[in-house]
Amino acid sequence: MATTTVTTTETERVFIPIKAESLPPVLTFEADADPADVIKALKISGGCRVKAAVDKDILWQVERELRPHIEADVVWEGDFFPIQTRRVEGMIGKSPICAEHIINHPLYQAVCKEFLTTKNWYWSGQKKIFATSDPQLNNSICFSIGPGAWDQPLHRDSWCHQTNEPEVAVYPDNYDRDVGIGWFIAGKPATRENGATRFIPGSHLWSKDRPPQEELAVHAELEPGDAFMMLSSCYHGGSANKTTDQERLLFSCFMTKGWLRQEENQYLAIPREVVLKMPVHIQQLMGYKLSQPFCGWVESDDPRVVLDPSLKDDPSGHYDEDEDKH
Ligand SMILES: O=C(O)CCC(=O)C(=O)O
Ligand SMILES: [Fe+2]
Repeated sequence: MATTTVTTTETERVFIPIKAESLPPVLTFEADADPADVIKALKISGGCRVKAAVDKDILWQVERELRPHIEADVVWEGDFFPIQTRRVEGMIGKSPICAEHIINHPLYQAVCKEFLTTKNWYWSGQKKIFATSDPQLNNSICFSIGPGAWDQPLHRDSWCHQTNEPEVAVYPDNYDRDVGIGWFIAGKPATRENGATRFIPGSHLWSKDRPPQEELAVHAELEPGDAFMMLSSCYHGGSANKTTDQERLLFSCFMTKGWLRQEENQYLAIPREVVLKMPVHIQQLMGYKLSQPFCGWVESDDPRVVLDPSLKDDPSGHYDEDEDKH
């Protein structure tokens, strides 16, 4: 990949455009793939496909749970979404089936666990404090793109976390560069004609200052139940729907690091009475969990005490002083 830059002034840079021939390949995996192979592919191209990640009968049930919310959506003001795009935000709280079978998908969660978990240690006086911060949900949104929609501008979802990546030729040997991973499941066929997500392979290696090049974008065409997984630092966007009669239906979410603010405020977006009905592991995935050592506490305790007061003073949510465990 060409990474040469020309500096014009101290603050303004002109980038030599990337050539299409230098873009990395986009791989396709089976749903039971080894997470290590998926991670390798994400580091190289920033995105990959996963075949048949979700059963069709699950998709149908998710669509049934979400359809009234899709119909109720109002037009976005501004040019980030075309008027033909309808969204269901806070999707995890509106479709329990989606929460369990799409967001909590084993391959996606295994990749996120490896990529987005932060392990660290600190001195507390002469004692070492060890801390593990698990990934958490960043947002969950269903996107329905109707006929006539235009291209959404190419953008990076990592922007909400104020990232400022330098340009690199190869992915670093650690996970410090990225803050999020997206998971887009096709509810209906997603094609070049009807608005499949397009993305620029390799753009996760670019500088924050390098603008997107539309001609480099490839469409993540998917059959219903297929998934597209992507680092949030990749340029991407929903695409124009040039058909007259097809809906492009996508169930999407991003996970992020446990110590970052969530893009979609999960504590306010999902009503408490809905959260109370969720299984504990879904509550935790949404952020009702301590990010060790001390991020997100309520009354010095695990935040789940607000959902279940019987947990008060349960030490399991506290930092880990046992060095041998790490
Ligand atoms: O609809 C899509 O394919 C992607 C939407 C998206 O990237 C966004 O809204 O941030
Ligand atoms: Fe996006």
